[in-house]
Amino acid sequence: MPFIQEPPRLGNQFDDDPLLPSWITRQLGPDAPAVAEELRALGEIAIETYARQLADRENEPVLTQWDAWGNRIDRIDVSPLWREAQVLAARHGMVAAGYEGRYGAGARTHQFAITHVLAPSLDVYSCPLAMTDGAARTLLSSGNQVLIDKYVPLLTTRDPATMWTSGQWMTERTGGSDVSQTETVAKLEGGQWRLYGTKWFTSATTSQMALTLARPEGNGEGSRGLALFHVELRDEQGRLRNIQVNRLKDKLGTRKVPTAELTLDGTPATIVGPSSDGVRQITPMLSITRTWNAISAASGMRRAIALAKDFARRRKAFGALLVDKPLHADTLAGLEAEYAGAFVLAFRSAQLIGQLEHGTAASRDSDERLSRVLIPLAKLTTGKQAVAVASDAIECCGGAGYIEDTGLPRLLADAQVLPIWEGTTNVLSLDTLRALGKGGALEAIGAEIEANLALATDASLAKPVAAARAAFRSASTWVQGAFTHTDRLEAGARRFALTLGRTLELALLAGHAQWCLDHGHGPRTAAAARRFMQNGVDLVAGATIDSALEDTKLLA
Ligand code: MFK
Repeated sequence: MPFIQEPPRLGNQFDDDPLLPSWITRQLGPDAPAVAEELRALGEIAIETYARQLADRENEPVLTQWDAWGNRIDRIDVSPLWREAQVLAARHGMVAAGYEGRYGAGARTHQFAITHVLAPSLDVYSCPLAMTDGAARTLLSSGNQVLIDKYVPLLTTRDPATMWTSGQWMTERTGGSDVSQTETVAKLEGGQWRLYGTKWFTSATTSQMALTLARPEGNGEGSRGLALFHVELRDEQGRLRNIQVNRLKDKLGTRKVPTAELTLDGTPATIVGPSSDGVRQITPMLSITRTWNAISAASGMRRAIALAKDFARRRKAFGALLVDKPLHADTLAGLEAEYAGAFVLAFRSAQLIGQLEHGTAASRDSDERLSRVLIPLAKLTTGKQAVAVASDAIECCGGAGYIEDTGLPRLLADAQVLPIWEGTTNVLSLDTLRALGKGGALEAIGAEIEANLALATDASLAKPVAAARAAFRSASTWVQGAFTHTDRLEAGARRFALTLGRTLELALLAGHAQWCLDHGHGPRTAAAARRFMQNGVDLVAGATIDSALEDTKLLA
């Protein structure tokens, strides 16, 4: 018999997770055992759907623009697993759980724990769910009671037969980052708003509704002149309302997601709030989808590491299992540390959203100041980690990691979207600076870091604690030195933001490691904190601003 390598297998992704059980126990207290049972059951479903994901690998969405008789129909058929994902997502409350009262401020921890376990097996169905969640939160924040009463129950139900999903159409040919250049025009015709323009990247075009930006006729240029609109995509007969689907995008990854280019040609729309300042009105959407992005980064990393580790336990080379080879084990440990950092920062974002939604007026101001800067930091930091970890994890599987029908390359292709959509690393680094410019935000981050480091009293955490304090000092010194020099500040914004993000991760890890030591969850998280520190936290140390600019001139 010739040698045949056993493929990597997926275990229960709740039981196998090194952090999720302790995190929910810490955050949800007496509710944790019931949630753990729920998540363990989802871990079993994730194993089954992972098998179907592999079997369904080549099935992609199909756009049919015309029927046999010449009618324009623009029908998009999604993969069988996507149809099933819609049912699973509704039934298991992947959006709804965030809006249910059962766990109070812990609702978001519950919701994102469900997502963390299940979503990596659902072929990026997380994309429409993220936007659906963001749309529900945006409508609730808008105060538009008619839209709230009509649509929020549809977006947040657990009934698969009636649940709606929502799109978020912001990107146009002018770009996805500088939304102020939006060309879509809104005209008030006979008392009805109608939209005219092209949307260039509308993810999950199969949704029933969307929130979008357009410029009411006569409004000024720039983002202040934009308004926020609600669009119901189809009429009672299921026909698109003056919307043409020009084509589906041919993407590197997320290929199951039916992302399309659309022409809006008099599409009826409802204005959500005032007829200007649409960007400000859609910012609740951004906070929610960026948190989904961070959670998806952490859960994508978990999945990649789970498969790489299982492979290491099955693959023999040079006389031993890979897992017993010191260098391979060291590589896996480094990946686990990155995962641990991403996990605590992503779940801290989720927890903060829950606190904001359920907190008292007294805590809201400080939670808002913190979340305004922590959420972009979480998104940008974890997005980069997800790509790096996916790349290393498939390398851990050697040549098999590069072969499409092992399913492994998709881990990397799907991860690569995470630093791009919902604000690129650079755009979010600049957003971080803008948030800091409003005052109080750097102090809020400093207080968050210090509060976590103060918990970490065990001697085994002394070095990570000192490293996090030093990195935060270094970042503060850098930004205070650069704040009056616009070019220098902007040039270093990514290094600065990643330093803050990684320092936050290290501090949260140290705090959680102490909790684990004190509550019978063992020394593993402390090891993750120490290893994370070794992976590197401070990207601005020793960078003199002037020499960095001079070198950029020589290199760029
Ligand atoms: C698994 C997860 C999957 C998720 C799937 C989603 C798929 C969807 C695909 C996409 O649509 S990707 C494209 C997404 N596009 C973006 O995320 C936009 C990226 N660009 C930015 O974030 C820019 O920073 C921004 C468009 C917001 C800049 O626009 P402006 O017009 O220059 O805004 P400005 O003046 O900075 O901010 C306007 C107001 O909003 C200000 O408030 P005030 O008017 O009161 O001063 C800002 O403070 C506020 N604001 C901006 N960003 C905010 C924010 N408030 C809270 N949080 C934020 N993040």
